Amino acid sequence: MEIRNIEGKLDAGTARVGIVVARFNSFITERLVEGAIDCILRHGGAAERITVVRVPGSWEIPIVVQKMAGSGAYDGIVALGAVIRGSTPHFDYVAAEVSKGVATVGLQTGLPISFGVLTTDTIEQAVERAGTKAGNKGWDAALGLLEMIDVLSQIG
Ligand code: INI
Repeated sequence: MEIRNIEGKLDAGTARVGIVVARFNSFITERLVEGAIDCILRHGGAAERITVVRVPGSWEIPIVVQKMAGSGAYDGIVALGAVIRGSTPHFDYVAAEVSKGVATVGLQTGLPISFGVLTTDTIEQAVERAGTKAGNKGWDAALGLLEMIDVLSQIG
């Protein structure tokens, strides 16, 4: 008897991908969008099947992800933002809500949603993850999404 192994292919194919990105810290988040789009295109995706929605800050990401997920128009969604710790507790509220909100929508809808929201202590750490020495977390989030779209479709 053969074991059935399921593993996602990294092929964007005809996938319709939504990208929700926060404008707050846009000098970082626009690099994440570029990375995510580059990843999808390099894996065979088509520009006309990518939709980018910009929202004011990371706090606003979950409600848009929820609406897009419920629309039936997307096979997966990438959430992108940069929450950088300041001298106020604002960071903790925004970081907690965006992570919880995005995870909740994924579980409630069954749609693959990847989390490319940076939560860093410093601007330098965010820069490192937005296309410099620690890579581009937007690219990574898009790659994870492509894998999960295929994994979930194989499970049926
Ligand atoms: N939004 C972010 O995306 N990153 C942050 O670092 C941030 N900080 O630190 O304040 C932030 N705040 C704005 C927030 O997301 C909302 O847009 C705002 O509170 C209005 O609802």
